[in-house]
Amino acid sequence: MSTPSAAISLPSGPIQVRGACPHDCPDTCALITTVDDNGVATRVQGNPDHPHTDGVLCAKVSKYTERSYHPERVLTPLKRTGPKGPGGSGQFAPVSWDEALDDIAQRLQSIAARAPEAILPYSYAGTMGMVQGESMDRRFFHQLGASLLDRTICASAGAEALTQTLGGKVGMKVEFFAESQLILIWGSNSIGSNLHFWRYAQQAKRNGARLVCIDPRKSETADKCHEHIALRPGTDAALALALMHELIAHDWLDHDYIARHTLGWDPLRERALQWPPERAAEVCGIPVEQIRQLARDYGTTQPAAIRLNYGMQRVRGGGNAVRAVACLPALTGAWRHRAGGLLLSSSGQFPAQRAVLQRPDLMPQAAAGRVPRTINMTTIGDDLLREASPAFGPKVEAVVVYNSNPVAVAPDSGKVVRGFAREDLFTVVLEHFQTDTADYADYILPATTQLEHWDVHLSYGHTDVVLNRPAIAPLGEARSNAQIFRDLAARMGFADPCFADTDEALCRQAFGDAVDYALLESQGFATVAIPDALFAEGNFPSPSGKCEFYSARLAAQGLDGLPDHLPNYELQGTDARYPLAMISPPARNFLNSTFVNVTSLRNIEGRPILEIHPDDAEARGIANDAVVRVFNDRGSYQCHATVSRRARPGVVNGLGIWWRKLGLDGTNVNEVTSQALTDLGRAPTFYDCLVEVEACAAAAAAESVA
Ligand SMILES: Nc1nc2c(c(=O)[nH]1)N[C@H]1C(S)=C(S)[C@@H](COP(=O)(O)OP(=O)(O)OC[C@H]3O[C@@H](n4cnc5c(=O)[nH]c(N)nc54)[C@H](O)[C@@H]3O)O[C@H]1N2
Ligand SMILES: Nc1nc2c(c(=O)[nH]1)N[C@H]1C(S)=C(S)[C@@H](COP(=O)(O)OP(=O)(O)OC[C@H]3O[C@@H](n4cnc5c(=O)[nH]c(N)nc54)[C@H](O)[C@@H]3O)O[C@H]1N2
Ligand code: SF4
Ligand SMILES: [Mo]
Repeated sequence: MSTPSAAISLPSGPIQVRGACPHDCPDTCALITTVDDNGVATRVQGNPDHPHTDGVLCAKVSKYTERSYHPERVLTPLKRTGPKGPGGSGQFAPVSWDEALDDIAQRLQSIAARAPEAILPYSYAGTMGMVQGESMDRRFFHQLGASLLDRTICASAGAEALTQTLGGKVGMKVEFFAESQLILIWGSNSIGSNLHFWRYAQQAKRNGARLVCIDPRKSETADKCHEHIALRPGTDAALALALMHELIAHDWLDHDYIARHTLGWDPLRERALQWPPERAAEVCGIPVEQIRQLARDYGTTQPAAIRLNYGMQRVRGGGNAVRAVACLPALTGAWRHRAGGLLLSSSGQFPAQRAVLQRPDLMPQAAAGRVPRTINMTTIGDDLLREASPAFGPKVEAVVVYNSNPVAVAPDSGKVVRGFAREDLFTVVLEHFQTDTADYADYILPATTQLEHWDVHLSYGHTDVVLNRPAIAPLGEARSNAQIFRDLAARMGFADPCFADTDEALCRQAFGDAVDYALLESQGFATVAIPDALFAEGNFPSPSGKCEFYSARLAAQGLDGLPDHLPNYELQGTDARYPLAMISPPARNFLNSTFVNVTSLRNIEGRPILEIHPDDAEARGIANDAVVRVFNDRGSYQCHATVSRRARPGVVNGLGIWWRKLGLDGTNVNEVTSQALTDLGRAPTFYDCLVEVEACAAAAAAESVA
């Protein structure tokens, strides 16, 4: 891979290469990497010319060179030599690419000859890149006829809810939050997970806007807002319905907007009138006056904007909650203003050519008019342990994992571990590091990082496409994901010419003519043309063209056509053994399980912690910093208690997502989370989880000796 053509500047000395942050973060920053004369990347910075990035990166990606040049990078293919599971590097031996690829191709081919659906790809958003995340890999598994993966682990409840209400993953342009007068930050710790939105919110605050944070946890973001509404986890729909009740009671409604641009107002009105603030206050565990005040603010301030985020949909009723919140801006006509409305995800606003990139037409089953069976990534724990059956299909015999670390991030990890530990399961993991999942691999294949490969990115938090050029040559023998699948395709004899497309060609295909590729090449990003006030005149991308309070599509599935409050599966007060509700939002200096092995960042986080309110700690004799055991029927894990009012009484916050092997007892928070799915979108319910916590005398004693 040559870098000179990628240079922006300077004939000699360091060069600067434009790129894109690959991480699963709404901000999709534009990067500038400085590369010295020896081809070594010395610095990664934000591109000052990209308005959303504005030259600023988060702490995590400022450390990107530390991560890329980490001494523990996997730099050659590795073959397992010992038993599956954690136990150090002695368990693997380096092998050549030819040996690894020949063996993998042969193993997959022999399974595919019998039962292609016994092969399962498992990937998520370790990189959000369209090339390294959803192009050659998909073509490969489609041609193979492998099982399809339902990629639900993060956002599908909210995405489905938004689609059923507004018609797609569409919303306000993030930059216009700067002009809002009232911003509700709903289920999001923006300072930690959406920093560049937060910068716009700060501008609004300086211009006099009121900021309200709706979150069970007193997050860093809650600290900086004018008001914090610390509701119980999983009660957001009740709050939204009570807000509607007050909007109706005080006639803070935009009747004209409702009449012209919404569907199902009469039944929604009836539903909302069943939710007086007193009822919601009881359910949410917050003062009734706080609800009344929020309704007054929302009903009487324009422009008013809602930054909804995925943190509030990880419970049984998460889909309905997003639907309820997404109805609010149409009631007040907030959408009339470019600085009003709502943003959950902007990813539906890009003209992505997914069929071109992924080629679903290659599936051999397509000829017979069917598709392969689909496995939900959220229930990987159960599904790896399932035997063949007519309902399930063949037992899973091979898993190829890339861009994901399921042993650490998937719920109910006791079962996930047992599944990956199966001796009769053939597991290939494409990775930068020997993660918890890679510990169970038969082969670990070294993947390039964002500094080393081509890619192109859309964003779920803004509306710019960002191009990533390689800044340095691949380290060691690392190959890009797309290259690895291209190499496997060649060995399997896949003949379609699409298997020869280069990574750079795939970048061009991602948006075809719909995005100006020359502009991407010259400035690193290109803005998608979208009206400023998208729904000022209705024009929702829903079947009716309206904001659908009532969804006929949901009703046709036998579901409630209107949004409602669905109490958590694990409802507090229903199981005396497990009195505490646990949520497990991200730690600020990690990105899911990425960066946990980067020492400087891990040192900031310190160690795995559980925030617990002083009253709950005292009742259990738990001192600050004490080692505690968090447990329920699914499992238990150990961490340190942080006795803090960041936790509301009755709710504990287990900040995630630590690598199991870097935790206290080789486990992490997902030992206790469940595989139950949300009401809409088949998504996980990580934050719908009852536990008990106890001081862990044995561990504490062991630590004090050490
Ligand atoms: N630093 C950092 N940034 C990240 C990530 C990371 O791991 N670290 N992860 C990235 C990913 S994959 C995603 S999906 C996004 C997620 O981005 P967001 O959806 O904005 O999620 P978080 O910032 O985790 O904030 C979730 C917040 O929701 C709160 N919460 C939990 N349960 C409830 C509830 O029932 N109701 C309400 N109202 N709030 C609730 C939590 O306490 C937490 O503060 O962030 C991305 N950005
Ligand atoms: N308890 C609890 N669990 C959660 C959550 C929570 O809030 N609480 N959040 C959930 C959410 S929102 C999400 S999105 C999921 C995230 O789960 P995952 O998508 O699995 O995300 P990561 O843990 O960051 O793991 C991504 C892996 O991809 C690798 N990777 C990155 N780039 C590349 C590449 O180019 N090639 C290859 N081959 N590998 C690459 C990284 O090294 C990393 O190990 O976790 C979920 N799990
Ligand atoms: S804020 Fe998000 S997009 Fe920007 S550098 Fe950090 S992780 Fe990447
Ligand atoms: Mo996510």
